[in-house]
Amino acid sequence: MKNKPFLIIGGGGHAAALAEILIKQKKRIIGVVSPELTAGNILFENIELFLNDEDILKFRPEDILLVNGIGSMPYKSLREDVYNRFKKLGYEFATVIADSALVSDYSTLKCGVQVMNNCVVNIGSKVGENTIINTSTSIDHDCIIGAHCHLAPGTTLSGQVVIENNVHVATGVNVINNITIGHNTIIGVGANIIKAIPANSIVYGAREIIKGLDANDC
Ligand code: JB2
Repeated sequence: MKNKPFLIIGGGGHAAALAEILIKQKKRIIGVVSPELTAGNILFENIELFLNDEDILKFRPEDILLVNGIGSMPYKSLREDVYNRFKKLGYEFATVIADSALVSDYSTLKCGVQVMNNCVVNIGSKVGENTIINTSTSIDHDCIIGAHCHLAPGTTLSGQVVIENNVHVATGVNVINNITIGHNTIIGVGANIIKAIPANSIVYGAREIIKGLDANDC
């Protein structure tokens, strides 16, 4: 079926941000699935609310596209769990790209990737399934981003950065070029990453300590 309608899972801020992007693109949203609406009520007021994830099963996989509106924060697996459950049942997750984003024709976005407002995905970059490229994030050329990652607002990746699966990059992180960040890692807010980060790390702040400076100079 051409132009399948969208069913949004989740009723919080991330779902609302996605809904506004889709509404601006004149996409048809046939429902929102959430035990409660915690944001975006004004957008959802004329859209049917389904309270249980089981309600998704009322729709045939071939008739709809799912939008994973469950956001992503460290130590929370709900977004990935929902994605895997319904993918296994044959449902397809939409790839959402805001009109204000600049996505190179020579980049690749897997199913369920969400490129929010004002982002750049430059030539040669690849983004894995169910990953969120959040507002004003810049991914420069030839980066490889894994599945189920969240690049929070204002992340900047220089060229040829590799980010493995399930990595949370918090708001305002900068990563210089040619760096690899291993899977299941959390990079804390505002960090400047100038060295490779092994898998399963938690990184706060700058990675490099400036030698020779007295603590009082900082
Ligand atoms: O099992 C569930 C379920 N559990 C909670 N199934 C479904 N379909 N929905 C569920 N929810 C709903 O997800 C809650 O009722 C709520 O409406 C929503 C989660 O909203 P919350 O505001 O907690 O977070 P978010 O997921 O929209 O956004 C997080 O991630 C974003 C990327 C936030 O922390 C944001 O700050 C962040 N920008």
